[in-house]
Amino acid sequence: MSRSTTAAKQFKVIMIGDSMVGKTSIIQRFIDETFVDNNGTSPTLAWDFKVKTMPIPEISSTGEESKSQLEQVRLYVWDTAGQERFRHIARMYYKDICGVLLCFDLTDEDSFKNLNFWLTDLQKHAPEKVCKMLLGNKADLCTTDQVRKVPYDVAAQYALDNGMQYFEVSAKTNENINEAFLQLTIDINRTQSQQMDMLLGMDEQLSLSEGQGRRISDRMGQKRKLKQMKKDGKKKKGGKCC
Ligand SMILES: Nc1nc2c(ncn2[C@@H]2O[C@H](COP(=O)(O)OP(=O)(O)O)[C@@H](O)[C@H]2O)c(=O)[nH]1
Ligand SMILES: [Mg+2]
Repeated sequence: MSRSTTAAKQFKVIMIGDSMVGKTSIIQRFIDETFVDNNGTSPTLAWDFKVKTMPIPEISSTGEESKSQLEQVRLYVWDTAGQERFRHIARMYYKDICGVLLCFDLTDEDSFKNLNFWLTDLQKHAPEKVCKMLLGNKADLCTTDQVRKVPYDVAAQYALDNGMQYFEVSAKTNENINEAFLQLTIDINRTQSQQMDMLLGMDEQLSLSEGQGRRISDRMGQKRKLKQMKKDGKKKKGGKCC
């Protein structure tokens, strides 16, 4: 686990998907760089998260990703505590998430079919602007069509239909694990920066209209003063005449 005190941005990412698809193994591979083939004998027992600081391309003031400048972001990757076996994930788990890795097992068709349940649960509880990525795990086992139960095209289309990117990964061989996390983190960073720009834009518009409002009321005040002065002048003139 690497920690850095210089990382400015912090993103919470969660793993969801059926039990045994390899969520805990994917996190272990990404953060601890290990794989323990435990045949499912040690399921995740407690609420847990792991932290990794990673460099990603910095976003310039024009909203472009820099090719040369990197910034450090800190990723908090949360693992379920085994509640996914009962399909009951506590709401707290979804709180303040920026990204989600929706996982299934390429050798288990049911885990793919159950993605609809997980997506619905996510939509119910997660913030609207959450970045989603679909991971088909255990790619190392898919050496024959008999073992692979979910074709690449079917999963890729499902991901596309639901606004997600798709990666086939293997926690065992480390295939595409870092690539998937990097891509998700870049997406989160871009989404957050766009949201920030939108908020700043709204703020600017607000202060602009406040300023305009002030200018208008200033002008109305001046007009009222002028009218009053004219009235006063007339009175004085009238006073003089009569
Ligand atoms: N062959 C293979 N087995 C894996 C892979 N990822 C996880 N497993 C195994 O699948 C089982 C369930 O993994 P686990 O990470 O506990 O799944 P979780 O319940 O979704 O957290 C364990 O026996 C793991 O060793 C992988 O990429 N390839
Ligand atoms: Mg687990």
